[in-house]
Amino acid sequence: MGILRLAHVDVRTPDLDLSAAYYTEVMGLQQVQRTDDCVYLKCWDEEDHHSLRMRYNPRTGMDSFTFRVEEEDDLHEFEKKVEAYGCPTSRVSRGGAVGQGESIRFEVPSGQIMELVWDIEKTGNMLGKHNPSPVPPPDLPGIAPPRMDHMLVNAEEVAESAAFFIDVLGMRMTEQVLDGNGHQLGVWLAGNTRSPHDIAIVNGPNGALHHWAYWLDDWDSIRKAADTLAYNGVQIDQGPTRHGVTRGNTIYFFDPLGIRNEVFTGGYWVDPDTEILTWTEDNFGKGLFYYENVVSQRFLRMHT
Ligand code: M3P
Ligand code: FE
Repeated sequence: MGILRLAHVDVRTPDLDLSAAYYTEVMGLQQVQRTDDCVYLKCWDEEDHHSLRMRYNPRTGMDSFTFRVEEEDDLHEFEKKVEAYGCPTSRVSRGGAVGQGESIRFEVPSGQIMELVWDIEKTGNMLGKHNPSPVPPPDLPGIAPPRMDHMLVNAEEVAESAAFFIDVLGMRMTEQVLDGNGHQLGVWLAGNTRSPHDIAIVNGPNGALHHWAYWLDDWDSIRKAADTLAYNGVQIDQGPTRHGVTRGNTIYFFDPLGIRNEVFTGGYWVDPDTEILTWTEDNFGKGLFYYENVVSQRFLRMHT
């Protein structure tokens, strides 16, 4: 039983055409489906129906985020555990959402709507399953990341929110930032052994989305992504640089409606017996941006 991976992020945009143009032409995602008010997008190496849903709405923001669970029966088990913790859950039945079957939804302690699903429509990646090419077509536009990697949400009470993800959802803490009184300012949580985080929680307003991140294979791809962003006039928030926390290489930037995106590579393997890494607040600058050693107020205070 467990959390397998981040499946999709569902956000609102007041300009569906502009957002779709940016995510296809600059980010380089594949548009897989378009309905009256929604665009569904995915990366070239993703097997699931989509990893991003953009829905027309006058107010930019996050509708929900969805994690896939390991086993079919996990949905029912998590439903019981989340209810027992005191968060009411609801079921979205098959047919209620594009690209997936039954799911459960609930509000996490920091106010975001989270969804768990097992039954996801597998539409396959761009490479196919028979004699696949190891690389996608060379003419993909934009940054063209192979997959979505992680996300970060804000919480007024980081420790309370982290406890929910650890005790109820069974995720493992890999790193934390503590203030002078030993209170958690940020936590990095993994549901698997592939990487130091599938989700992170950092102090900030309840309900807010800080960013989601796309995986790139190496530092050279990060460099090329910076060129693509600068060429297209995209506002870069931070980077290219390195995180102290997670050790990842990174760039943060804003989509046309002000939602923060990240491209990320590096990190490390997390085995079940890996010990938690702790950062103290006086080293938070290096934890965030190892070379610059700055606690950027724009970075910490701007959210969706
Ligand atoms: C990351 C990451 C904040 C830290 C962000 C870190 C918002 O995005 O991928 O490790 O304080
Ligand atoms: Fe990140």
